[in-house]
Amino acid sequence: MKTLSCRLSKPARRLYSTSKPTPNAGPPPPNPNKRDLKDLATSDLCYYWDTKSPTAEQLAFANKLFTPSRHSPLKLWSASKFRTTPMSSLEPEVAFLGRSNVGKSSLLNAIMGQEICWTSSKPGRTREMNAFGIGGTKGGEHKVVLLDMPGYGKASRSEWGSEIMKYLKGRKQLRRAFILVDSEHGIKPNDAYILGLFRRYAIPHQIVISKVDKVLGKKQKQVKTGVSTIGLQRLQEMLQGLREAVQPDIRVSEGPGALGELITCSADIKVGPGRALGVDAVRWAILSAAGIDGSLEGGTLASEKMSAASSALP
Ligand SMILES: Nc1nc2c(ncn2[C@@H]2O[C@H](COP(=O)(O)OP(=O)(O)OP(=O)(O)O)[C@@H](O)[C@H]2O)c(=O)[nH]1
Ligand SMILES: [Mg+2]
Repeated sequence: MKTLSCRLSKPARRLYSTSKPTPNAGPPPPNPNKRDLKDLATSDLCYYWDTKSPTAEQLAFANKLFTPSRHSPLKLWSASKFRTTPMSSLEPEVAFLGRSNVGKSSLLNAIMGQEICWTSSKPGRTREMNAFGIGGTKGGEHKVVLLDMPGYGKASRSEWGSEIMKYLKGRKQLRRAFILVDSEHGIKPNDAYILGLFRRYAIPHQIVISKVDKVLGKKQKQVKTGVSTIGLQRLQEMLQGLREAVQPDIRVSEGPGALGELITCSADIKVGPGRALGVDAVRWAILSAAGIDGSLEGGTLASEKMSAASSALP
């Protein structure tokens, strides 16, 4: 008997296919070992032992104050010698220091929300002290001045030490020096030397760990999509291991150690519009150093008032 053969067209074959239909897969299930960047808390990225982790209101207050406007940030001055720095300004200042290429200028751009400092993949890009005013209004003075310093170490200027130490020791407005340490390299001998000078001259200082993406994941591209719990654990272990170097035993140290908090950040990893990883905690640390902490205004924290006002908006 002749069998009837019938060739089905492609769409029909698909329609009558006897193979099991694939269930509607939908989005892949969330990886329980990976955390979204926007869900990371300050305490995941930082280590506070002498101070308290900032609250959400305090971070919002700091982010608001650093939001760029017509009068902020503003480049105020550049100087290569301490004696040429303007002496008349009274605003509180904070300075950013560290080895060449550690990411000082990139971090300052992230803090100020504007590409105002020159950056480069080659060490030695910043050649002068550059000052920027934050929180200024028309005709009004700035609330705080940030200083981007030339790096020390590779490709730095030979006179780095003497000129910058003159500034650090003699500048009355200086509230705190932030020393950046690359997460991948840790504290190098020249960092340890500088930290020793800060203690000897009792210059208030704090360590900030830069380029934290290098510890959180193998590739920056991966970190941009989230952070593994192993990466976060590795970071916390690293921070706890640094505590001794940050605050050496008072019996062997010549003077007061750094502030008991370690902040980590990555200027290259964006967590939202105008926000890079960990930068809100650095902004808050700057304001705390400058004494702008949303202090009591008629019994209410200015930062709380601001957040109450913003939540009341439609
Ligand atoms: N992976 C990584 N690279 C970064 C990060 N921030 C900055 N960099 C890179 O580090 C290099 C140096 O950055 P700069 O900001 O110019 O460093 P600097 O400390 O100001 O350097 P000097 O002015 O030479 O002392 C650049 O290639 C940046 O792109 C970061 O968060 N992660
Ligand atoms: Mg620089």
